[in-house]
Amino acid sequence: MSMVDPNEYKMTFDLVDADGDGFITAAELKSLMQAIGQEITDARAVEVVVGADKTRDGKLSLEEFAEYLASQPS
Ligand SMILES: [Ca+2]
Repeated sequence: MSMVDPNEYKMTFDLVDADGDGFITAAELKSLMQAIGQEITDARAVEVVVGADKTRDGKLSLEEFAEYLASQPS
């Protein structure tokens, strides 16, 4: 069991999930990084998604996104 509460990350998740389909893709992640002035490459965006994607469907659910953010050093 993880200690992460996905609801804590829901607002951020909705912000990144630009098309509102409930999943975050590498393209959506890249757009967000651009929007906050921390541009990343396509390769890096894919790397982040693949690294956090536990179900291996190529996109991040709220739970996967929450665990990824929680694992980042603040
Ligand atoms: Ca989406």
